[in-house]
Amino acid sequence: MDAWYSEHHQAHQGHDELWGGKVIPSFELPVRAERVLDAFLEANLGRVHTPPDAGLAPILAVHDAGYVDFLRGAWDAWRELGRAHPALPLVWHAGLGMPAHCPRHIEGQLGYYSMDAGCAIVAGTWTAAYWSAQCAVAAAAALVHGEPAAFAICRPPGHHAGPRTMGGYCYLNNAAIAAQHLRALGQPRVAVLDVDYHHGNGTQAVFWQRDDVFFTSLHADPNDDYPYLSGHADERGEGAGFGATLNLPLPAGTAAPEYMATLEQALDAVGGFGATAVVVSLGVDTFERDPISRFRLREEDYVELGLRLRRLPRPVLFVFEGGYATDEVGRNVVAVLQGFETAGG
Ligand code: Q9C
Ligand code: ZN
Repeated sequence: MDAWYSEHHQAHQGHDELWGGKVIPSFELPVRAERVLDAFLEANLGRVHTPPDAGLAPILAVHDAGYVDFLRGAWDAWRELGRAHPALPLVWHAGLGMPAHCPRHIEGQLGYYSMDAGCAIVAGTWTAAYWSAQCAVAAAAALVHGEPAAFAICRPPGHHAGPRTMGGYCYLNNAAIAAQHLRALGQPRVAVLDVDYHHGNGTQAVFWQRDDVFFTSLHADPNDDYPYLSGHADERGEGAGFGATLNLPLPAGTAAPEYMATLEQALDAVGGFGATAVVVSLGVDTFERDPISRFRLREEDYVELGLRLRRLPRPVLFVFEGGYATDEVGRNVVAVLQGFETAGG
């Protein structure tokens, strides 16, 4: 399979996050995508393309225009206050029980459009997020042109970003944008399978009321881990979308045997839905030595994961999400792709 990668992600760096009560440099580093690119090339899995510019339309099919305008202009507005350090929000909706107006002040807007303090904005954030989404859009288009599989090396990641919220290192929801783009290009039924360690709350929110895009996710039990406020098994969608969301939370310490058994449930559900194309939100922060997570998958388990994903209906688009063990992230991602590409079975 071929991959799509843009160097623009490098401009998104030097961003902080709120961690255990302290503001620290983010775990979400440029080297992550570089390691994935290196491993993909080394494994000789396919060619790497720079995405063409498909413009804002595929992004605006998922995200509110006001939110996108905010992201584009946030750094300049922050700079106008004389601030040179990364921008972080100060307030959140937090269920005040009333609708909120979008405030004029950039500090207020940061809160209005955030779910947490995991998404600092720096000078290159918009450019990086825009081209990350373009990687997903271009890879989705390749599937429609007949490729059985494709890989979008997206950075920053996307699955925590909702229609009008950033969070958890995510600004634009690359997987949701790809899934919606597949719909726009004529795929009638699209499934998103999210194997990142964290619940893909943003993707769930985008498709919550829809029956044409199925969302299923394996992730850490939100009682015990980020994003805390979503990802329970009783969240199943709403209205026409009821039943088109399937959450499979797992306890801290989960290792391959329980993980793979649960994955089979997700694969059964995707098959039962009758998906004509699948987007895999591929986070490898389920790794045993991931610095921010508590599952126990090992490198060989990622090959096994890829082998099992051969049961998915094709075409399949892999979208890079989390994975913070910078020495192993490339190998682990590529192990999934290699397992998937293994012939036979
Ligand atoms: N102790 C992605 O993997 N911090 N985002 C969690 C838990 C935020 C992860 C802290 C993690 C966001 C795309
Ligand atoms: Zn994650």
